[in-house]
Amino acid sequence: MKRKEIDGFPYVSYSRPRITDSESIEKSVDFFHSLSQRRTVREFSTRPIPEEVINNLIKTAGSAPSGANKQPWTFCVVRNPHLKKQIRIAAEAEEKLNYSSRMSANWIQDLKHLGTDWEKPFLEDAPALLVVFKQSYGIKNGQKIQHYYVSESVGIACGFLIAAIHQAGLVTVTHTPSPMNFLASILNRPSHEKPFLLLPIGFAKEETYVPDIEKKSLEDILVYY
Ligand code: IYR
Repeated sequence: MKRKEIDGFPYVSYSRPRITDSESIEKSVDFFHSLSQRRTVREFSTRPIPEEVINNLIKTAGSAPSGANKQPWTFCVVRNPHLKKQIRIAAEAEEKLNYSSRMSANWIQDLKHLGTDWEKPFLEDAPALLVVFKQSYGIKNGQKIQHYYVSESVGIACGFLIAAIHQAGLVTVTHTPSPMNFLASILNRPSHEKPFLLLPIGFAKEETYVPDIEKKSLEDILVYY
């Protein structure tokens, strides 16, 4: 690896292995085939997962690009059954209100085919809950550090994370109980961290079913200029 200074800052040489067009096509098809097998799963086995896998998932998420490379995220892993129960109770209390009065009739109708309701047993069944926090600003040596494009950055990291979870043979559901500030209090997070997404991870329950839904076709989502 070659190094040099540009404008007084350190740079390292970078290149990807040279591949042919057909290798590139094959790799892109393989990746599509793998990721298009991902499904949101709401029924989990209680089978534990190795800590090494969890660490690798979070390393993958942490490798995502972010505004000014500030990496404005914290990933909390909850395996303690008491904490999982507390989170379930708080999430279900909010969801009960959501489903019974906060969500519009249209919204409820739009969710019918997914079979969701206020009950969230996956918050206790899944061996680990990944709670992703976005940091509105950072703190280093007691000093505030400005963060940029926080939601975009954390959203991209969560995309990496969801892909990594799938690649590891695990499943997840992107759960956003709303409002979800209870996650910050239960996990005792500092005030500059706001809950962004809750991802239960684990193995799918044996004999589980997912809604028979489809993704939009390429023609419906792609515009070339
Ligand atoms: N947060 C609720 C409701 C919900 C909303 C949407 I938009 C979904 O795609 C799925 C669920 C819940 O988790 O049940």
